[in-house]
Amino acid sequence: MSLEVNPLRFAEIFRALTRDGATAEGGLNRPALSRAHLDARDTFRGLISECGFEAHTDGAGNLSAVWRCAEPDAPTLMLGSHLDSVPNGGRFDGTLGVTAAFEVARTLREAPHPKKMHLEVMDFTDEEGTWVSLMGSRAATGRLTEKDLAHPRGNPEAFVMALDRAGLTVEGILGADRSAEPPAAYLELHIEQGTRLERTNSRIGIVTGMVGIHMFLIAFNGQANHAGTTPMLERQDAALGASAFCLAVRRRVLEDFPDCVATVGQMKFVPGTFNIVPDQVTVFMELRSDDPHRAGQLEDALRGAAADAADGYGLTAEFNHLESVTESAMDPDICRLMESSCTRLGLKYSLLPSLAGHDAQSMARICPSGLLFVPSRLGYSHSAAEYTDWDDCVAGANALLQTAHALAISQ
Ligand code: HGY
Ligand code: MN
Ligand code: MN
Repeated sequence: MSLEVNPLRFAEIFRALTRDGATAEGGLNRPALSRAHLDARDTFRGLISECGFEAHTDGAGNLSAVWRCAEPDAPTLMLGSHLDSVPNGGRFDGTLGVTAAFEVARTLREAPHPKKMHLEVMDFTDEEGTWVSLMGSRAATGRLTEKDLAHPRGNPEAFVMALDRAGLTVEGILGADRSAEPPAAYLELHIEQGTRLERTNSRIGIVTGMVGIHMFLIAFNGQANHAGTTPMLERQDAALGASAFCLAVRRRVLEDFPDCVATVGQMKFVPGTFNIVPDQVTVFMELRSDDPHRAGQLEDALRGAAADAADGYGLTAEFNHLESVTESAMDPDICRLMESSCTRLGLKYSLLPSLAGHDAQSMARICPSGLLFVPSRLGYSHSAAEYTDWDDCVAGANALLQTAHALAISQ
């Protein structure tokens, strides 16, 4: 009988790791470096020592469980994901991956065959970009710059407070680069966060590559004025430019860039109250494509749309690039290992690109990396409605185990 994870133990660890930051709606609210996120890390750290692993934390706060095989200078197989969530997110995004990686490492450690690799189970900091997208894994792969950390998505003051709370420093984060001694390979299990597996009746998704994600701040500048006494046609209302731009984003993508997606996730109004015509509205927009050339073309098109929206309402617009996560390919040999794992387990699988960003995207810069998906019910994610059948979670963990076994166990 081939090696299998222990479903009860797996469920027990998942319950333990989804308590901190649990919401009444059944989701998780633990943005990176929040108290709830740090509590979840404390819980994981406790489980690491309880289960006989070494706990390691680097300058970026990345927390890992390490088990060393008999060969002191053996390479390391890293498996992981992230414990941080989006605000009011779901229980499975990230936490399922860390839990599955932990269960796989425990099962491999118990397997009778000699291991030829050390095992490292990783929880990366701020995968969700509460502060900086994929912050922990980009720090670990030497792809984070001082500039990235100088312009955190929240505001710099809140970022400094969050670093203090977590006992981190900018220098420490930038020093977490381990690209000089990379793992031999990196594997991740994650929920799909879409409906493609459901639609094809696949139990497992084998990810071939991830899209690039490009984030921008577009400030529309008008003139603050009295909401009562300023005639409607004499206003320079920044909200109108921002709103026209928002609709133009959708129109341009649908009409000219159906292979891309673009999202306005936030708008900040200044001064931001009832009785003042807004002086400035900053639009937080991101666009995604697996082709950097198309992403560049869409950016140019949206720069034009912003200028047109501003002109239409007597405003000015500043279109600033905030940060980008570059698209990346998963390792073809690891994808083939994953295919044979699924075949051996009798799991129907499909090969597909990921439209979401993942830590595997960073790790692919320094070592062969692979990412497995399990289905998301009705595709919901980044909300309490996020759900994956536990049987699918166990099937995903077993596919992860078989792949890790093929890499780490002497044949
Ligand atoms: O935004 C994403 O694609 C990922 O969930 N962080
Ligand atoms: Mn995730
Ligand atoms: Mn996410």
